[in-house]
Amino acid sequence: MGTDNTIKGITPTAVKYDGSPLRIAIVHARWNSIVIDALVEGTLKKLREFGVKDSNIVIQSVPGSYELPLACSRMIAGSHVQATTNVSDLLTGLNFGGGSPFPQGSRTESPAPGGSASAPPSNAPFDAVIAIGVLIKGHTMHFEYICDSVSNALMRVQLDTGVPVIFGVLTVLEEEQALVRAGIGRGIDKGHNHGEDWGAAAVEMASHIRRWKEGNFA
Ligand code: DLZ
Repeated sequence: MGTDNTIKGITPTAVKYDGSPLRIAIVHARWNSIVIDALVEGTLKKLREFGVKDSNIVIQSVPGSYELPLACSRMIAGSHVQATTNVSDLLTGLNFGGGSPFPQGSRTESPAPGGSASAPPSNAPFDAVIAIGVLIKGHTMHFEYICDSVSNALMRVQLDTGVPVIFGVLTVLEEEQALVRAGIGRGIDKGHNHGEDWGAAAVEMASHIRRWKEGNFA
């Protein structure tokens, strides 16, 4: 970000993670949808860069951020059911729609580098879930209650299930802060799309968990 001398932000890892075997879920709220749409796009862009196949990305939506933790929990559980029962019309990949307002194929600018958009969808349990919401402070205490409960509950879901739940929830004081964090600021500085970081975090954590499960710390 131009002249900003901040030391904040993530240090990129030297390891190039391979997203091609991974199955990832995105669940997003529909409040503040201009920002949500940009964040989901940023997340997808990064997942594709890491080679995650469109057919292995499931997108669902819920009304607001408060609904995200339950959605993550039930989607993780549902993916285990799917893996054992071979149910093909539940939680299918990006190309099949899947409950998000983003229509079938609307996000497929280019196939993921790891494979084509038409690759058969995996039925494996999700390797990671990315929860995306945008909470903008209003004039009441609503914001504080939702921020607190959602962040705690998302942490609980990942600890309870062992599946990484990426915290893609912006908790901002005003609209412009949200726009800048989605890379669509109104000023000269458009900001940075945090969805990209969430996509990268999902691939990294999913890859770690696959290794760690097998006692592999190399
Ligand atoms: C009610 C509410 C308010 C005031 N603000 C937001 C917001 O900024 N971002 C968001 O994602 N959701 C908001 N909600 C909706 C709640 O998250 C939730 O959907 C409803 O309270 C119903 O449970």
